[in-house]
Amino acid sequence: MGTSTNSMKVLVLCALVAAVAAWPSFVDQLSFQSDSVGSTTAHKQQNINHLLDKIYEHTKYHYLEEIAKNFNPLGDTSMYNDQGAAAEVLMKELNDHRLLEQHHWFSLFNTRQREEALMLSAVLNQCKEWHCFLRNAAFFREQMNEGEFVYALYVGVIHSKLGDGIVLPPLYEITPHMFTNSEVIDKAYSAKMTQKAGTFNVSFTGTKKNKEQLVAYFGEDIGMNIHHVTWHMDFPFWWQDSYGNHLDRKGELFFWVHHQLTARFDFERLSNWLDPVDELHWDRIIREGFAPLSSYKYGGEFPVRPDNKHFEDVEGVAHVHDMEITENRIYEAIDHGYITATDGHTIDIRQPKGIEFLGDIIESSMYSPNAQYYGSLHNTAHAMLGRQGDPHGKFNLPPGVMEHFETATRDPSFFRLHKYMDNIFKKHTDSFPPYTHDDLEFAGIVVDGVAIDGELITFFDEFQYSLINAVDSGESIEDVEINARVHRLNHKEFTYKITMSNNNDADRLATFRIFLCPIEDNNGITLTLEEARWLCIELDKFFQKVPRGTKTIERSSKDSSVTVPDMPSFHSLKEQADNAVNSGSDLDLSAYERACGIPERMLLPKSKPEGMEFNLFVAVTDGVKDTEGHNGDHDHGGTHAQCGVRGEAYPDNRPLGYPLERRIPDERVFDGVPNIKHVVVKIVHHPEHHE
Ligand SMILES: [Cu+2]
Repeated sequence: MGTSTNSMKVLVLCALVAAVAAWPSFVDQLSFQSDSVGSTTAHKQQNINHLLDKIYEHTKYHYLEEIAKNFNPLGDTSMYNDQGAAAEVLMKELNDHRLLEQHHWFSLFNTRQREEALMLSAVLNQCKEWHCFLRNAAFFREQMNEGEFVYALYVGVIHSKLGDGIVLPPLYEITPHMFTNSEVIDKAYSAKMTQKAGTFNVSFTGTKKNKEQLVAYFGEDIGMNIHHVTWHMDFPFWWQDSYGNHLDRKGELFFWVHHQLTARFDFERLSNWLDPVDELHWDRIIREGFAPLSSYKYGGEFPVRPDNKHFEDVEGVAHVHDMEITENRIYEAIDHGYITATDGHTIDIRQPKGIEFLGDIIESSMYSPNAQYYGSLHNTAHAMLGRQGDPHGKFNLPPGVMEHFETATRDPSFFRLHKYMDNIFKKHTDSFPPYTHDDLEFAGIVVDGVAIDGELITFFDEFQYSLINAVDSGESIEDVEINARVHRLNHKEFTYKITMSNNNDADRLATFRIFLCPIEDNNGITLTLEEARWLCIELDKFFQKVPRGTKTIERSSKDSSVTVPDMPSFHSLKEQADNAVNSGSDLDLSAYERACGIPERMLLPKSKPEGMEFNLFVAVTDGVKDTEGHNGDHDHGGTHAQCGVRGEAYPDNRPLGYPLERRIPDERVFDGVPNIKHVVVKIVHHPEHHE
């Protein structure tokens, strides 16, 4: 009896599977209907997956097609918080045929293109419910430039409450052209044409004749690229508080996240016998050229910049001389200790919040108190560097890699530019008085010992991602599996063991600040703490209760608030969302919701096969003071150190980089504080090891 019921079930199931396979629109219809009844996280995730599938083609999902055909963004304006004002703006541009065509490159640094993308993200942002968000996205997907659409959708999901719980697929699988080179893309096309599945090795740009190639694994790491592009989506320079909320400490985070990228890059250079990056000078040559060997999906090849290029004025962007004037005005503000706002009033920057304003004017973001006067050093410099291959537009070349956050870190000039800006920030922080013993002490707290459980070992892993979205579909040509294979820096998991004494008569909430600092420079000369502090990389920052007496605090490298885990592939996101929708179960991908953060596998610098010694620096500070005014959850989503907490204030009241961000003229001050300790650790690179 049981057997026959089971075989009945199998039969019914088979029939259902056959029906579904033969009639794909049946499935689409289902999701369309279920979308109209409710919007669970699983549905939303599925919708986002569908919207981003093969973005250069018309949607293949029947329900999205139906929406795109029948939906009128201005049909019912009660679905928007602004009664359709944003939708009206975009619809006018659309109806006037002013929007950028499809199959054209897109760059956020292009003012008009950015404005168009922001018009769409504003519409999405004004939606009260998911059905409004989905319908507008489906409608404009078919109408707008693909690059603009993807950008608007990503920032829409990130900044709208409606996007909570959605994991945005890794961009290297949505717009693979921005992450891999032409050679591999060409192979992907021929694999598709010849219907032969394939996995193709992506090599780092350049040759052994180019020393910079030794560290290309850092600037070209797809996870690092995702971190950078996502940070700029989480904290966009175009953000205005009228969009709904204030992005807390955006200007300071701009400094800190790029300072850390610069310091990490120098650690990798140290690991490869290279000198640290030299800063960029407007009046000197740009020493390293760059040949990206990559192409846009539409718009040709990324332009090349030869070695030893003299800076040229760029038509439509800026004169080199203007950049020098901007720089001078910023240095003047630092020397004066104040910024002059548009209306003439002065803003004191020699106070803890000062760096915030400085970050705002250097980037510049819409938070800048006077963009007219202080210009836009960072953004304009990106465009200037991106255009040095064709400064007068003689060859009508598309934007350079420096004009996209996805690709910018590939170009060695990115780090020169950021070293240059980092030195401006340093000049500012150096104008503050050093911390005193009293500033640094955490009464009754002693760090007795710091140790690492496990070995600090780095290696390169092999990783594959799908290139299927790089190639076009055809009615008669089936998709075959096409993957890129990359080598990525990785390390073995390890645990910090911090032995502490709490001599107070109660528990104490403590902030643990862990940094890795170089001991020697590239010439083997020992660095003082004052010389090393600006080169340190942040490994972790966390808040934890320390009980009375002695206790060893253990913390896994995997839990670092600086890092994010590997992102789920687009394929797995689709599979998980489809399964959850079909079975009516919950979908919880919250561990992957934020893509901003150093990839977990890149927490440690590569080091050398014979090993390198570094200082592991641990400062334990008063957690109650540090977190005063913030909520009691001490995890804060787990990625707060360099990316903050979405929709909330930054959880640590101390300056970013504390306590190493100010001058340390006398090391004994640090040595004399019992709640700060550093120990020597050794990192070894295993070149043969793969995992
Ligand atoms: Cu950046």
